[in-house]
Amino acid sequence: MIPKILLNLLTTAMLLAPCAMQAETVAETRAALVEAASEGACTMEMLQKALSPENDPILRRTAVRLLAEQGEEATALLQELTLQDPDSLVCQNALLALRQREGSKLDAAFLARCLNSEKTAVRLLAADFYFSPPALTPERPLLAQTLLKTEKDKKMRQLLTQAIWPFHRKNVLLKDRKDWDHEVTMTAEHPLPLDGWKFQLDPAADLHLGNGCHRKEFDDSQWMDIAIGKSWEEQGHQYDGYAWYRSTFQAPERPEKFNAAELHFEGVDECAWVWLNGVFIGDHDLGADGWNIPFSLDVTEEIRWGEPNQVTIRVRDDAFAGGIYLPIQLQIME
Ligand SMILES: [Ca+2]
Repeated sequence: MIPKILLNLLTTAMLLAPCAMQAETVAETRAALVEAASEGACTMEMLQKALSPENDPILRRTAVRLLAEQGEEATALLQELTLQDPDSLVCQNALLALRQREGSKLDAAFLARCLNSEKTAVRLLAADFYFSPPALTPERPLLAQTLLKTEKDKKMRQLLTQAIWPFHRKNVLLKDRKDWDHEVTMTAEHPLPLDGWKFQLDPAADLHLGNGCHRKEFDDSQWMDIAIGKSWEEQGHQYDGYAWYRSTFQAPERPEKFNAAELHFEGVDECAWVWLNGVFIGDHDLGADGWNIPFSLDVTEEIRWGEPNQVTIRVRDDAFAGGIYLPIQLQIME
C-alpha cells in the first residue's frame, strides 16, 4: 500500500497538473482521489482543486460525492455547487450529498432557493425533499402554489400539485375490510346538530393553505352562520364552487361493545372532504354525480368519546343547489 503522505502528495500533484487532462489522466486522478478518501486522507483542499471548473465533469462529479464525507466546512461549498455549478449532475450530486449529511435538518431556506434552479433535476430533487409530507408546514403549500404558476416540467408539476393538496387517505369501512368476515350491524346512531355551523366561501380554493382552515385550532369565529340539512342557496348563498363548514359536536361516552365508529352523510351536494379533530378522514368525490349518494367514513381512530369533537367539511358544488343538504350521523357499528 502507498503510504498516506505519499498518496496525498501524489493526488495533489495530479490535481495541480495542467488543466486539459487526457481521459487516462482523469481516470487516474479520479482513482487516486477515491483511494485517498477510502484511506481517510482526502482533504478539502484536494477536493476543491478537483472541482475546479475547467476539470473534466467526471472528476468533478466524483469530487462532489466525496465532499459529502467532509466535515461542516463542506456545507457552504456543497450549497454553492448545488445552486451555481454549470454541470447538472454536479448540482444534483451536491444536493444529494447535503441531504445525505443533514437528512431532514437540511436548511429549508436553501431548499426553497433550489426550487427556483434553472436545472430541472435540481428542482425535482429539492421538491421531493422540501414537500415530503412529514416536514410539511403551512408555508410550503403556498410556495408550491406560486411555483406552479410558471413550472413547465410535468413531473415537477405533479409534485407541486401534490404539495398544494397533501390530503390523501383511503378510508376503509368495517364492512369492506379484508380481515372482517362478520356481518356488520349499526347498534347506535347519534345525529350531529343541524344548527350552529360556521361557513365560508372559498372561490380561490386556497383556504386550506397557510393558516389552513382544516386545522382543529383554526379560529372560525368570523365566519358566517349556517345550518346543515338544507342547501346553501336556501340560506342566501347563490354560489357555485368551494365552501367550508365547521362545527363541534359532543360525542357519546365510549360504547361498551363496538367494532367501528363511522360518520354517515345522507347527502352532500356535490363533493366533500372531511377532517375530524384536525385529521383528514377521507372524501366523497364522484364529481357532480355524487350529489345524492349517501356515504360513510370510518372515524374509529379519530373520534374522542365523551368529548367535544371538531369537524371540518370542504364542499365543492358546480351547479344548481349545493352544500350539506341532508343530516349527518355518528354511527356505532358492531
Ligand atoms: Ca349541485
